[in-house]
Amino acid sequence: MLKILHTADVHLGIKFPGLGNKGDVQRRQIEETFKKIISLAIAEKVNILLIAGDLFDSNQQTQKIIDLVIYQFNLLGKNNIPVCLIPGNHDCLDATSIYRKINFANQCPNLTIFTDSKMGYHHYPEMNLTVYGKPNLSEKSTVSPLQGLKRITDSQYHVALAHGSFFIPEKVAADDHIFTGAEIAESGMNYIALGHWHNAGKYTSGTVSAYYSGAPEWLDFKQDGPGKIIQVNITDNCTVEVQERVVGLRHSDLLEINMGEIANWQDLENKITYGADVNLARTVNLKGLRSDSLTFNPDSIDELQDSLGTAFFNLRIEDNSAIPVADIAPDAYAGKPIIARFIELTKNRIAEASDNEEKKIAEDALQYGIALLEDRVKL
Ligand SMILES: [Mn+2]
Repeated sequence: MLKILHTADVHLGIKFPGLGNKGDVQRRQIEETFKKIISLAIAEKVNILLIAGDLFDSNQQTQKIIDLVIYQFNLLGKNNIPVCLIPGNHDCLDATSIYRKINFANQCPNLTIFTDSKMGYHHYPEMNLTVYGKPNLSEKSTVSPLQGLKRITDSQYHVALAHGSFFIPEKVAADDHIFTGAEIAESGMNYIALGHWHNAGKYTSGTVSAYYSGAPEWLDFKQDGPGKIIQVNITDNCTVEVQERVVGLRHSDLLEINMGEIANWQDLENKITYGADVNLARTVNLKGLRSDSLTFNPDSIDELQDSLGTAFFNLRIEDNSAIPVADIAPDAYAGKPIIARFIELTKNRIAEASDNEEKKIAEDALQYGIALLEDRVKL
């Protein structure tokens, strides 16, 4: 049986300009999580570690990070664990590439970096394994990272690395290193280790298993839970068993609060801090129409963010709510004919309502519609 650990999108050296002093904390956490992956590979006695692009956030890195990578890869080397990696789009193999500036292979004999612009391969006879890959040559490209992928050797196991976007019509940009399900299905691989998307996901096509590992540590607000890596076991008869393993410390969530359901400040604070966690980066979106007893301005939002933020790794509160207009007379909107007409029509609906429920809905629609038309509230 062959045991593989698959990661991608580590983004070592990433900066978080929106996180203030927490940006440095999270950048260091990414280094810790990278070390954790190496420890896990050693503890699990895997046969090989695959890194499917974007190990580095950019081609400019400090010596500290370069030394960290070399040291960690050497730890794997001491345990007879080889590493294969491809340059992704953030650390692409362009003229200024970190993989041209630093001779990693020289300092890490167990490391293979795929640097040929055509599909390359590395054969490991002792494992009966061939690994295939090619680098991303630029940040954007219309060339498929799977182009030219087919079995070259007669080894038992065939595994590939690719960094790009799985083709979903109208969802992915044409120059985002796109590949298709058909390319996966026709590749002849047992497993394809995918990188570029920061959420883990299964993109198996035909008989070929293909997975995004996602980023191992928290990088952005679009990630769905703590970062993972993938452990892949390929059995002697080439059955592929896949297990996601959480290695990330931090995560983020989005909380939407309908201000129409909030009675007072305490109520609001309780909602915002529900499930608070020092490793959680939470975005709170205040929506709808709020009671006029809940007056606030940008300063009160900042104060709320500061006072409640200590319970989180990071807290962002976005106010998209509005106070209802107390006196709604169409005359007040004489200069705004669309709003005046909306008020007139909706007031008719209120007058013609057949029961209290219908009346209440029409009254809410009047308040909410005016707030929307005045751009005081967002959908
Ligand atoms: Mn990428």
